[in-house]
Amino acid sequence: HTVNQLTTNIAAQEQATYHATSLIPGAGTPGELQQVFSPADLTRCIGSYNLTRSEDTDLAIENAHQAFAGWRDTRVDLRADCLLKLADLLEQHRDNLIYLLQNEAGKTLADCIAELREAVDFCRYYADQARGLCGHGEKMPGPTGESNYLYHQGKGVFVCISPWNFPLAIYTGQIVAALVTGNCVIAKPAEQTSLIGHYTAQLIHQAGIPEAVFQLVLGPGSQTGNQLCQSQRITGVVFTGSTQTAQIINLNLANRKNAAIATLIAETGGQNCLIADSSCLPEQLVKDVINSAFLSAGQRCSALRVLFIQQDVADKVIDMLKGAMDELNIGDPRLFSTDLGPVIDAKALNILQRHDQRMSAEAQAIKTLAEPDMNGHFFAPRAYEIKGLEILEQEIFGPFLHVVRFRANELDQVIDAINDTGYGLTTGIHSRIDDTIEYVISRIQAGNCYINRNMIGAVVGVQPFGGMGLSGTGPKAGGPGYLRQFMTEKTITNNISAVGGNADLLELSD
Ligand code: UN1
Repeated sequence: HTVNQLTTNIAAQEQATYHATSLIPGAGTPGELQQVFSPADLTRCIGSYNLTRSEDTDLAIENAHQAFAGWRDTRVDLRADCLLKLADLLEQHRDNLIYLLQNEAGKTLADCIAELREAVDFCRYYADQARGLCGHGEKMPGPTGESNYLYHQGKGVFVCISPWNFPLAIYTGQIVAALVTGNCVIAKPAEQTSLIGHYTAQLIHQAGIPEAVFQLVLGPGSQTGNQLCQSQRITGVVFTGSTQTAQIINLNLANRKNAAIATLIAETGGQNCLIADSSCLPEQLVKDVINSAFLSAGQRCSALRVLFIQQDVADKVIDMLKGAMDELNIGDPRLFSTDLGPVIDAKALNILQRHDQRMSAEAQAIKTLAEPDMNGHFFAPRAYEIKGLEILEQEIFGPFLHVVRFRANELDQVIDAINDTGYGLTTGIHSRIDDTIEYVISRIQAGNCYINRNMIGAVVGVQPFGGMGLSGTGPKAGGPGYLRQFMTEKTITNNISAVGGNADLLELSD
């Protein structure tokens, strides 16, 4: 590999290439070679990776199965230390990671830094939590004469299927949560971000995680995913991506013969709305709307898709929005001045272009920025006014804002319409009226509610992130309940009043 040649210096970047393969002890010759091009510049090949052959995916499952008991019984302190080491390694290798995030995922520098920070936070947060949860029992209240302890231990083999939009943070967060709680992991990063997945995987091994305990497969996408999720040896799947794919995973897991019911931890799509009433502060609203809808090229599941604005202030806010959109720079993600880069690939671009055609025929255009003159998958920010949510058939994953006007007496209809989408990821409310805020927040179905601020960038351990309804299973990543899902629970009841009974038996256990 040419890891050491990678650099954040743009001139030198033009020369650098990176090669990735699956990481499976005992694997045979690598599968078909795929080239990787920068989404911001389709003429620039930044590296390549080998697909994983299906017999090697089977081998990965077998390796993980064999390695499980040893890893489960490894002291939690040692597992948690690996996560702390990984956090340090991620920080030490930040130049290369940022290089890959910019060139393979098309992320801006600000997004890269935030993502690196989040990956590091996941490592430290879960390491700390695991020490408090694993390896020793939780004493339960009980009658005198017996002692009761609840123990947590790893469940088995987890498959971690992560998205291209957070190829470092979500990828790392899923993996380290499963590992630190005593599970073996087979990671399948989104194919669009195989290089970042591979680079980070090497750091995970450098941090001390054994090769059979953590393995990497690199697609082909749905074929490898299906193969993994159809295996009886898989105990659970952690997935972030579309609601549709989560349903396929769920079916695959459910259809396995003679297999225990699997754990599925899914964080999926949203149709995220923000309600702003006439008491909102327009300057702040516009700033928060711009950030939530357009930064990261709208490619966050938390991103704002629909602004509901009260009629009385709508014209003014829409005018200000147009002006603020003009300030956005879309272009080369490697330049400091760029606010948003390209979308991830031709397929994503095509879906956005088709939605744009529909909107230009059926909705009222507010503003469309110009696309940069670059040979990449660029889709410039745009906003349309629509009558209601019915016109939006699916989540629109890009820098695309929809605006709906409502009257003061229509707040209930707005809330019902949002809840009727079935999604429940993020929501926003901009208002200076406490009663309105409380009313909206208590009725809206949403996992993350933001009051008078933007709707993206949830911080690990501070704003646990995840949805309800069609948006995911919960408990939330970066929150107090997340790690428990990765562990099986064992209740141990000891009759300490029996002849030879020992009250210290479990107290002493680590
Ligand atoms: C995603 O986009 O898949 O709060 C979820 C945020 C991020 C969203 C991650 N944690 O913006």
